[in-house]
Amino acid sequence: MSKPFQLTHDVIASENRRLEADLGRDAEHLASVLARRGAVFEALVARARAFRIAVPSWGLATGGTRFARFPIAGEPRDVFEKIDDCHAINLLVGITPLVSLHIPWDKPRDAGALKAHAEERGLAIDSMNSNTFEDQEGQPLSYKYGSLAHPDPAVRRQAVEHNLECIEIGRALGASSLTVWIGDGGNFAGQMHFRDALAAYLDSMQAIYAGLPANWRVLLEHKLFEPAFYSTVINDWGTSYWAAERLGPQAFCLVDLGHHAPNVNIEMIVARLIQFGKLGGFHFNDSKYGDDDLDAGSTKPFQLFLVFNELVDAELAAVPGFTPAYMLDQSHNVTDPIESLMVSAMEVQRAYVQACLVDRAALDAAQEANDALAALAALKAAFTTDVSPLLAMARRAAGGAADPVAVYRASRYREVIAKERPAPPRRGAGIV
Ligand code: AOS
Ligand code: ZN
Ligand code: ZN
Repeated sequence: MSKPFQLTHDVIASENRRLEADLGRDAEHLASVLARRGAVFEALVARARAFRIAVPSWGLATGGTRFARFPIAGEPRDVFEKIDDCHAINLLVGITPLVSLHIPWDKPRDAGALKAHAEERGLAIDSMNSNTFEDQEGQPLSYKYGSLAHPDPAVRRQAVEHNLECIEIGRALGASSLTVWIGDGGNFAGQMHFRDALAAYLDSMQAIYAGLPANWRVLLEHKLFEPAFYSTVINDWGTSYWAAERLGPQAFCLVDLGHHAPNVNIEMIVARLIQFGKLGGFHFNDSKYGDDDLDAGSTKPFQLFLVFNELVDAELAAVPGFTPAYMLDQSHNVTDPIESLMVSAMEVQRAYVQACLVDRAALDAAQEANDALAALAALKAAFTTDVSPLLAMARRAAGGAADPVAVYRASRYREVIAKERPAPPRRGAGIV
């Protein structure tokens, strides 16, 4: 097991002092710009500080391209070391005290010890993710042709049992939601009976739902495509909504930003799910050609902002039952995963704060008057505001770093930790 991360709030504070004067000036300027618009800088800092997003345990090791995975030194070798890396991230950015786990990748031998390990580092376990898209060693039946929607009831049963086990592990860890994404689908036209597969999925999900503790949620994750797939079973939000509706009040839809067709209006999907009371959460990432391939906010920051515009609108309207869970879900192929996860968490937080800046009265008036240009201008005024000093002040106030990547690099965390964590033997391909 690795030693505890050497960075302390004191080390961060001394790094922060170097930036203090410049940050103070920038924050003052931003506060006066915001004041002219009727926004209170301190109130926005408070909202930024209250923002929370979960880190995916599986994002802490490098992912792969379609051809290979090129691991870096010091990658975590087990779930305890993943928690240590999450601790480093949260110390620096202050908004990620939650870790989302994937079973069996993170299956603990001793759940109590894992829970204590997380809690000692100020972290809690967020959603439990099941895995029926890979075959595990010793697993009796294969998921080659599907899992929860497989034509064979024995395979479906095995996949249901796995999900029930995820709930049990999650209970012991203090989690309160299960995220279900399946890789079920067809590779050829005619291979899959579309209606039968969906009926089988619902039947399996009903068995999982029956095992859900009363205070838990199940989040259904849809996905349009996989490489070499002709169809997927839970292909879009409508199918996901249909299933969540039939399952009952503890079932919700999860929107992964990378799981849609190009040009799909994701913020509108978000608005629909809010309106129907079924928005359960997000997997944030950015996407160019494939899924989970790029860091959140790295290519389509305006889309991310538009999604948050809907979320903040719902928050301000106090839409009943509106409590979506925010998680990152990314594959880091060429960057240090810790750096990517920190930057991504901050980019999602940035979109949230920018959305808080939207002049809702001006937007309403423009919509009422069918003034398209003024409506867009209201959004753009918020989106183009550089809230970086505000985010830095929020982090600093929480004991985090004004510039997390700079502090992380200065700490040589990766280098130090690499000495305790020899490079992993597996050099497989694959995008996680
Ligand atoms: C897969 O495309 C999904 O985004 C899932 O959330 C999946 O469980 C996760 O990405 C780990 O592979
Ligand atoms: Zn996802
Ligand atoms: Zn995905």
